Amino acid sequence: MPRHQTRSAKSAQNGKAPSRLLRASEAAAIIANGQPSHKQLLDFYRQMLLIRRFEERSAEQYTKGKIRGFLHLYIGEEAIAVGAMAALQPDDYIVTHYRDHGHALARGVDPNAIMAELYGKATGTSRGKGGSMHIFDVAKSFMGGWAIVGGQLPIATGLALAAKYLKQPRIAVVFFGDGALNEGEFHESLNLAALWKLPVLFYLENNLYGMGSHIDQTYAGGRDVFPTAAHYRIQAKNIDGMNVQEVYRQVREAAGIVRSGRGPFLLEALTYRFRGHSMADPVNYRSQDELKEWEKKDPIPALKAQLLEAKTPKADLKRIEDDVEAIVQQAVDFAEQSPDPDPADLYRDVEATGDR
Ligand SMILES: Cc1ncc(C[n+]2csc(CCOP(=O)(O)OP(=O)(O)O)c2C)c(N)n1
Ligand SMILES: [Mg+2]
Repeated sequence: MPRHQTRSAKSAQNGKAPSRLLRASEAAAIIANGQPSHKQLLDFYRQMLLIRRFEERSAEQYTKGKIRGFLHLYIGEEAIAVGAMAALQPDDYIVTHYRDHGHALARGVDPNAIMAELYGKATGTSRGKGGSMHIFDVAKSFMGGWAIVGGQLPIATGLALAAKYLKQPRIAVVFFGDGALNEGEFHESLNLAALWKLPVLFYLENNLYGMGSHIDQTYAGGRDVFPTAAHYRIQAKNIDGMNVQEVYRQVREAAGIVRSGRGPFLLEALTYRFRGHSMADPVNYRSQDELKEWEKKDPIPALKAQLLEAKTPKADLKRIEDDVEAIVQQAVDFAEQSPDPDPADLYRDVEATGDR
């Protein structure tokens, strides 16, 4: 049972108009007490599969030397981003860490531009200058992709302050790992967000490891992290990060509370990364048995089984799977055919000149 009980998202919406009109299907899904519709479940399946296949292909291209630098895969954690993005509004700020392809894809950032960014091409989301850890898309309110552990927390807190100051209905949602708990920015951000009642949803992806260190070795507060928020009088809850429907319901409710002006919220999603910390990690610090236990909770086959049980025609799922393969292939082709950045652009976009 969560330590801090939350009120329903409906009352928390506080009569505020959403920042865009809902489509009929979306409205119907919301009326159904936060339960995603069948159509939404199919979309969750498509998006989680897209992240999985996109990253498997990225890993392949990395091994071939097509992608260089760092590459941190989100494989295993897809439900966290997909369920969350479906529960948020297009204007809400999203801020995340270096393991960011999944969040970007779930937010609807163009897969071609993401793959091109991984390749370091001029057509990438950051014109090839950021790479895997710095996906950015202002049009989608996707504010990066940050490599300093914990560094994204004050950025999101600042964006939430700006939204409140400008009386905008948007909230900031910040994804961070368990490694960030031990950084000062985590405590600074929670403290100011609570004091100033800022509209920020702190969204912890607790995958039990920070690089090769298990949380038991690095965090003195115990396995359950979310009660830490009580110190700052912030409402908090832990959820199953391997269940996309649970994620959707809980983020929807937490985001509703934050949007209503009652201050920040902390959600802790329990999860596991199936691959190493990065492509350079031989993963010799955890057992195969532990991995196998978590793989049984893989959110993608779990949702597929559920959809089949709900009598979804196999052909519908096959169509989604084929579409996903085609999108990934198209992204690779686009990146391969894109030009390298022009050396003349080396000093472009490195300084805020205020003239654009
Ligand atoms: C301030 C800082 N310290 C150390 C690092 C090196 N580093 C990169 S990722 C990482 C682990 C972070 O783990 P976690 O926050 O749990 O995220 P996960 O990789 O598990 O998604 C570390 C220590 C860094 N990037 N920034
Ligand atoms: Mg971690």
